[in-house]
Amino acid sequence: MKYIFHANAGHTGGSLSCIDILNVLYNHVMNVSPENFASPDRDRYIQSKGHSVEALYVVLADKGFFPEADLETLCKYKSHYIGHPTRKVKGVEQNTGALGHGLPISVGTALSAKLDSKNFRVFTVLGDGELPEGSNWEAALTASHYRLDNLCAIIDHNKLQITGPTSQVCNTDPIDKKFESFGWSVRHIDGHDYEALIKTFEALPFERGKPSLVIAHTVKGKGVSYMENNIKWHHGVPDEKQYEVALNELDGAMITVPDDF
Ligand SMILES: Cc1ncc(C[n+]2csc(CCOP(=O)(O)OP(=O)(O)O)c2C)c(N)n1
Repeated sequence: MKYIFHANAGHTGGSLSCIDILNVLYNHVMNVSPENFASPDRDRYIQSKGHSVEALYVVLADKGFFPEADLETLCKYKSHYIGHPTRKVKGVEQNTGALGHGLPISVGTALSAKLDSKNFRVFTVLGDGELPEGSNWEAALTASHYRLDNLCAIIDHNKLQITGPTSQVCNTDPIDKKFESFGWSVRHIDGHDYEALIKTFEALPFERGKPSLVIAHTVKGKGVSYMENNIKWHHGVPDEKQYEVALNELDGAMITVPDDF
């Protein structure tokens, strides 16, 4: 929120809906860190809904990929910290932002692990409004054809996209049945429940020989009352008063996680 406010730009709602998922992936699930980022054995994360890059940036900074102060240059002239992920930023695996590319890239990456007999896993987060892109369905078919059980796709199912509710812009329900019919193993989860997220990822692969899909039920704008479930905040910057309210509410919602969690 701080960096979006100072940059005067950002995909606020969608970053707040996926940040809990990213936090859990980077801090409890994936074997990837600044130390092993050059290793071919690291787990891979590809942010398919690239517009929510602010969530990715702060999780990468928190993990030590780059100094958090770098984010003060967000969206400034000549900064690499632009409004969609680019590999010029340490920790970013792939340039994304044109929707519908993250899953196909993840499928190729997971297939390369199988061909090279490597054990790394591939994770990708997609938006529900991104699903109508046809490339996702080619990728979904290919993933099950090659039995890519080292691949986990997570849908940030906040039920909104850029111009309205996902169900009205282009309905993709029932997402679970569609992916199951494509040969995936699917689970539903509350995408803001840390314990449930960790347990779900610990159960990967959900079935041997099948790619896994987590449908994470989330709230767009999570944690800021006037942003929650409000399409207006797909892309938007709070004014000073709204910013203060947002920071207070987010601070108030902060949970202390025990060391052994
Ligand atoms: C190929 C392509 N078409 C259109 C866009 C413009 N666009 C940016 S975000 C967005 C909506 C995406 O909705 P969703 O994936 O549900 O994102 P979320 O609500 O999680 O932020 C669209 C259509 C784009 N980035 N790429």
